[in-house]
Amino acid sequence: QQDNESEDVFSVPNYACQRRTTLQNHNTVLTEALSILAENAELNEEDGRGIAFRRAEAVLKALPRAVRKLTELKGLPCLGEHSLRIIKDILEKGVSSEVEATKQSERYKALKLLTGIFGVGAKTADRWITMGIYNLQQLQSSGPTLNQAQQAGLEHYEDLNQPVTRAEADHIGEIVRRVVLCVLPGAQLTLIGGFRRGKPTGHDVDFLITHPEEGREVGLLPKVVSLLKSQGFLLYQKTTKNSYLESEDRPTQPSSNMDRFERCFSIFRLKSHQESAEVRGNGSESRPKSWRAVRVDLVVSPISQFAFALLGWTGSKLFERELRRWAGHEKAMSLSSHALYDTKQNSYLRAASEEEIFAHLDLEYIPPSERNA
Ligand code: DCP
Ligand code: MG
Repeated sequence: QQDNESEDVFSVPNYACQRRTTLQNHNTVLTEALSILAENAELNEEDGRGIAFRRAEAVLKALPRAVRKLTELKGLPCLGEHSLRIIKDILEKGVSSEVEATKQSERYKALKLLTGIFGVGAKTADRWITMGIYNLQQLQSSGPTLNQAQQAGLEHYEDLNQPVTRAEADHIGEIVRRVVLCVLPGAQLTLIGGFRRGKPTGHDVDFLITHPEEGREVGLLPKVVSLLKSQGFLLYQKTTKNSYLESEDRPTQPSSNMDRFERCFSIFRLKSHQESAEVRGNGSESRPKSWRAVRVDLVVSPISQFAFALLGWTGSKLFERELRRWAGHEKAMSLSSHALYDTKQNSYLRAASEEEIFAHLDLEYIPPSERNA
């Protein structure tokens, strides 16, 4: 009896960065439900709850087959009382009333819609809701002050809420690479974020730029941006300077991944291929639109920090968070997208590849396609 039971019980390690999580998810009904509750918590700035649901979701994503009974989950990490209750409801009744109620709630719908505007975060959305703004029409008519990012976000709302395909990401990659090489021969452009993990679509396209000679990357980004702009590729852009100082970087908050790389948040104007332009024809115009807006992020890293930047920008967000938690709690180290600091030895640990960083952290190497936690 006991042996039979243990055969049916799943087992996964505690931290998402110890697990291999591919895009093949055998428990989508459960993970989508937990993801709604995580998203709702995040939109309401209840960070602890958000993380708890995200961890539970990630554990289910890592299971080798669909969950059939609640008892199979006995002993799994990160499944709190609340998450287990949601799972139980879905296994027994097919739905969770809490999840359904959340999806129907006016506040959740409004928060999701408003934060779907580029440049609008949970705080702004909450403030607007307090003013009685629940949708785009009310936003347009009651006219709170919008910053430039938000104006551009509103203008391109529909395009920016259409998933970006891998083909579109590659197309943008070719355009950006041509411009980067024109400004600095020998520079390297790497596709990062979800596409590097093998996702077929994304909400944006993320690139990391470096040069094999340390220091050559300095001053690159403004030139790349102005060339892209002059060629008509940028509908909006905001560039922030590099503010990283090694001496000052003893990341005190390993849970925050705010890095200090030189970075450009942009809205790209991507010419559509003929057929897709016709398919996407915008009803308000007589001719189909020949281009679409796409969110593109460019990040520049010196080569000495490249492996850390690559690891920190490949995601998933939960995988990153778990790496930093592992480093801090299990290894007394501090990991950021710039460096790895050993607080016992009081020194930085160098790495030229992601593999070396995993080795420093005493973790088995997990390739990007298995970081989809
Ligand atoms: N990242 C992070 N924390 C931030 C910004 C970025 O951990 N504050 C990392 C993890 C992300 C990656 O950078 O995976 C890119 O950020 P995205 O928000 O673009 O996330 P993805 O590319 O993974 O998802 P999507 O397909 O929605 O673009
Ligand atoms: Mg992305």
